[in-house]
Amino acid sequence: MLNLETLSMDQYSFIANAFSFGFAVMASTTIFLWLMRSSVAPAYRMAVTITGLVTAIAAYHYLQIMLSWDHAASIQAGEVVTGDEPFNRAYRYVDWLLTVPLLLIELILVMKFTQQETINKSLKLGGAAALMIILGYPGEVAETIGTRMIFWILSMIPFLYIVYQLVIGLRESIDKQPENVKSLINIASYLVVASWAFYPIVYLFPLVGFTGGSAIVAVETGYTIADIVAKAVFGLFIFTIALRKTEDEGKSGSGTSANKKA
Ligand code: RET
Repeated sequence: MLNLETLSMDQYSFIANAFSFGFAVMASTTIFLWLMRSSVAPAYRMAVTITGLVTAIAAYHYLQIMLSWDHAASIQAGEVVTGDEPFNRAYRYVDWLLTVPLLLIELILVMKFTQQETINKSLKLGGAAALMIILGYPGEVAETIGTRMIFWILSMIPFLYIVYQLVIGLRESIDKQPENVKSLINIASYLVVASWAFYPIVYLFPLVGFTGGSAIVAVETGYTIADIVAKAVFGLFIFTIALRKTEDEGKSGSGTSANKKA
């Protein structure tokens, strides 16, 4: 359905630049997070490490996506000519399969539940996230609009479950967080919902008026922007929460109360 031969030369280059930008953002965010890891309290280092792992996995996949894009088509005498290999859309999905459960675990870790609660919530939300990605893939590579639509609907079921859990299910624990980080954690969970909501919308672009080359531009740059917000911007947010909590616990001395004066 998304045929690379329909791309103009500018559209082909624009997408190549978007992938390259994605790689730069993911790689540099990884370096920043891992270098800054020791500036947060030991309790939050796991969350910061995982955040860097998410952007590292993404950087690797953006590199593969760039290579695949190069092999799938090239510019010859001002025209886009397709190559021997198809553009591999599976790299994105494998990336999501690894990073989406990690992102959810990261959010759960920063909330500091009991060990049992952390495991339970990670399994439930991580499992739903994996199901959502697996159900989306057949539609992404489908030849017909009907198939794309069916898998969109199926994938939306676990997606809506995750949104419900983030907005309602985690509410109680968010309310129990110390005052100075409560609003940050609140924003973090809404940032997850808002940035994730972008993906099913991008998926629908070829069904709602984008055709030929512009459908490919809309989907590929749409996912790239969404990835940057969901992984890099979100990761830096998690890092900020960890830093705030570290400073706060340092002030209160005990590490448990946020409201004690230093
Ligand atoms: C798909 C298929 C269509 C329906 C839905 C989808 C949702 C994808 C999401 C992906 C999130 C990816 C993230 C990556 C960052 O690491 C698979 C496009 C609901 C929500 C956050």
